[in-house]
Amino acid sequence: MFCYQCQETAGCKGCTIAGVCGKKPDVAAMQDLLVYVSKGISAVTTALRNEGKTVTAKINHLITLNLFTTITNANFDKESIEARIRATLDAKKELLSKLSHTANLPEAALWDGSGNWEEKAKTVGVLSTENEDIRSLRELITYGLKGLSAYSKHANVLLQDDEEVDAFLQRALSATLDDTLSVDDLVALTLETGKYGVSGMALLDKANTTAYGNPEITKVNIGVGKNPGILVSGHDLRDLEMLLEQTQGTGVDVYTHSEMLPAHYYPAFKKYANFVGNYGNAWWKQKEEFESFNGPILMTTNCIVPPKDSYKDRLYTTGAAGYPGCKHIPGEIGEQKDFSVIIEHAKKCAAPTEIETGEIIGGFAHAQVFALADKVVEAVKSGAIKKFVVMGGCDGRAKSRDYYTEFAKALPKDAVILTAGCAKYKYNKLPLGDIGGIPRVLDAGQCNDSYSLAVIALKLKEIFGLDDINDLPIIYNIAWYEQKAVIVLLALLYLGVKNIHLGPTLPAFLSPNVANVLVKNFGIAGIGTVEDDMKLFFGDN
Ligand code: FS2
Ligand code: SF4
Repeated sequence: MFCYQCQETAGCKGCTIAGVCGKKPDVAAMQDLLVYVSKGISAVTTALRNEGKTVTAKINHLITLNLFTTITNANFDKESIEARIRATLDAKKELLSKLSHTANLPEAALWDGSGNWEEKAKTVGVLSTENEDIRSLRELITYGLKGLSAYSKHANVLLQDDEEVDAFLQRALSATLDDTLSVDDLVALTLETGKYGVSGMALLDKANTTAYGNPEITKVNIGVGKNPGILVSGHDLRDLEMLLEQTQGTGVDVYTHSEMLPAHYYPAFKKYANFVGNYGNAWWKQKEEFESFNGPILMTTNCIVPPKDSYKDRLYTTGAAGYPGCKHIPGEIGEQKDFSVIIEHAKKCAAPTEIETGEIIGGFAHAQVFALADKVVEAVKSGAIKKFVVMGGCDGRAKSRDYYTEFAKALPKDAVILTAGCAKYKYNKLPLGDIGGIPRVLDAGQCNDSYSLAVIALKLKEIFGLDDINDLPIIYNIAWYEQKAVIVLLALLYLGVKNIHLGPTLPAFLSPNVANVLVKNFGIAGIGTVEDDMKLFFGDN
């Protein structure tokens, strides 16, 4: 196997024996093959569109779910990945019959699934592209598209689609098979991926706020109640909504974990009295926290850590998520999922063990921040707020990520952190206080709500009458882990944001030349020590 798509890749180079995430070589091989057939069907859909023919939303959804399935920590279940390969090959066969001619299609578009899949997988993985710069750009684009797929899927389950985003996603995916494209072509396609990243996040923002209202300032309980509970993790708000509806009157409470925390900020979820609070921290703490939760856990997306036997029977998956031996709750877009088995399971479990008490505050997505705009602008004008520090992104296991806790602690008291994604758990429980009533950690929501941070930056640019987004007093110090962070990064680059610091390490999939392009054109940099970075960002004062 060879995989280097996430920040925790072995030795900052690539996982070759088994994934640091727990992915085994046989699963890695089927994920490679799933990406390959997704590229193949995308070449066919792109050719169909070029002939003026339509591609159904069902096919768009098949492709996005395929890519989502291969995101880090989403799906470890070989059988379900193989089933997706088969379904894709079947759909592709039908689409091929609608094309006027197939002469210019790449091999991936024509492969019919014959032969040994393990052997086939060996020939189509990351290393099948020999030139390291082309490989680097192809993978950078593919990982961005994986992130975009996840965001599209979340919008799709709320019955919002953007055919332009899907058409681009498939065109870009098929372009990664095109040997005639140069490094410059692929750099341009990388930026275009960022453009559609913005569209995808805007679509999801519209889907979430239309369905559930605009996030608002909310205090979220981090303690526990006395009833048995179900813990919901991942990012899918529609799944959470269905579970909340089905748990009414059952005596079972619902808690969020990790990236599901921001669900509490939406007005629509506040009506559920059994939606008690958030339990625990970021995804990588789940081994301890799922144990002590005592009740069943529903993983709606990544990030799954291979479960311990002690709670494996309490772990359920749905959507793109999967783990062998854990029950998967089925349900297509627009269908009602049946969570009764989880609810019945919860009734037999003890209430969660309390691991902390108190509250955390969040809900600072764009509408809420705009409502506070006068206060924020006044604080900037008076000098009470001197800098905003965007610290969004992902959390992870690496000890080096303690940097972000220490960085947050060391910030000057007139700096405000803007965050989104699970990176927040590195500092959202620190007593960082507020500036004239504005908390020093403003949490917009999930990683996709980084879109909100960009919208807020653009609004501030307008209010202050600036020509360039980079003239704002905003520092970008982003933590990344998986591929959704890649699309967020590309979206920020597309919006013209420069000098983003990315850590705790730069992606292994950036070849030295591609990294140079990003450094030269966008001022991308890594992180240093907290002390050095404080000097870099704030000078000696
Ligand atoms: Fe955190 Fe994991 Fe949100 Fe990432 S919970 S690293 O999926 O997308 O962020
Ligand atoms: Fe390794 Fe990350 Fe790939 Fe898992 S997803 S195999 S940890 S690079």
